[in-house]
Amino acid sequence: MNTLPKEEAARAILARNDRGGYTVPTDRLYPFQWNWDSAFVAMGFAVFDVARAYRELERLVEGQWDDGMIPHIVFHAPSDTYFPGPDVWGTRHRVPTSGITQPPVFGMALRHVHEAALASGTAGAAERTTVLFQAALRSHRWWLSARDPDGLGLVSILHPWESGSDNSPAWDQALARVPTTTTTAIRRKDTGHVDASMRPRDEDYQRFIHLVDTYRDCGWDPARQWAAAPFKVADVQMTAILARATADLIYLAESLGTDDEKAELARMHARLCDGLAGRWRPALSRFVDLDLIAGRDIEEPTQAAFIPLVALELDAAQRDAATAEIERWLDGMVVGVPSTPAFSPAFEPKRYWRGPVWAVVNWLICDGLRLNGAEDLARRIERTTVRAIENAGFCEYFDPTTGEGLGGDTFSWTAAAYMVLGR
Ligand code: 2M8
Repeated sequence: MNTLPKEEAARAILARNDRGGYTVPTDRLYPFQWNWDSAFVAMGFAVFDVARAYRELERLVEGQWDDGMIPHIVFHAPSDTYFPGPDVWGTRHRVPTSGITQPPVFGMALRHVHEAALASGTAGAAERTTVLFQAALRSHRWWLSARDPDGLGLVSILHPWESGSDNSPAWDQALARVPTTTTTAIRRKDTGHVDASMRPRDEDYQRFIHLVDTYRDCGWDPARQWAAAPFKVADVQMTAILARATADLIYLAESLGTDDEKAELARMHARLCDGLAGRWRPALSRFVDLDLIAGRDIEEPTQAAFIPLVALELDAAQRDAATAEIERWLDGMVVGVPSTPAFSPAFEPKRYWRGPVWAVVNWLICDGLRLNGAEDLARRIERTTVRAIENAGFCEYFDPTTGEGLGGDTFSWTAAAYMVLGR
């Protein structure tokens, strides 16, 4: 296997952020285990240490709730460098956790790790994959019952943090309806670690915490939360990742699942792919979210628009339109794909999810492009991503107009992305 120029540094970051079988996104700024970060990190570990890759997923599952939800943060050990901590969430799980979730990359990671285990002849692979497969299946059932109770074939987020794209312009209008009042005292820690101009604004945090207060008051019961939610968006990025992860579970079920499980997963997959296909907007050449409270499309352009490629095979006209649109977003950028394109009035090249490039987003987009036969564009995006990391370091994200590295440094998922995209 070829070695990358910064391979050793990438591995050193994962070692440094290892807290005993789980990996923090970066020291201090994010001192706990995050859900989708860990799924990407597991795929990074699979490049050189498959047993450790399994361990990452197993430790995440320690936080899984009895109803199947895998929370967005597992607070394995205390730390006072992050807000909001376990006391604010007030959940009652055995291991303290947050009360919301994050994109279910878990199923994709599980297939990836399983295949790496088979390729390397890792002992105990079938047993470990089987246990994690059951956890993933329970979590997918939770997604469909808790977050698509009306059977739209689209799953909803009830909090911007669930999307992983906290302050995306896609949420601006829906979030503006959420009050800024909170019963919890807000004590931000993030702006003590990185420049406030790169982070969500105070007003965003007030609304984020208002939502946490609301759902905590619902006792974290999914049906009560669904009824009370002042923010409810059927998200194409989340649905696409869930659909793709479901396809990966179907693949694993061929050797590890029962006939009933295979049939159940096939039904889930068809439902999600149908829902997703209906979100394509030919006039925009991309997919759009649906604001369930306002009952309208969310047309703000963000990276979420192209994530459905990981789950759907587009027809030729859609594929040509989507790839042309991605090319337009890349135009004039040193590194793409921007999380908000430069032609959008909301574009801010340094402020978190409002313009910067994220290596893991590119990972998903390139995977989807490749599935849809756009190999050249995928290679180009991967190359510029790897180059940006080699030039600027393993930063949390990058300014698309300059390639400057921003946010936290020595970031775990950037290290994982480097090892996977660089190959
Ligand atoms: C960011 O989100 C957390 C909340 O979950 C935060 O800003 O405090 C996002 O970039 C999210 O996608 C990521 O999983 C997390 C840890 O890297 O940080």
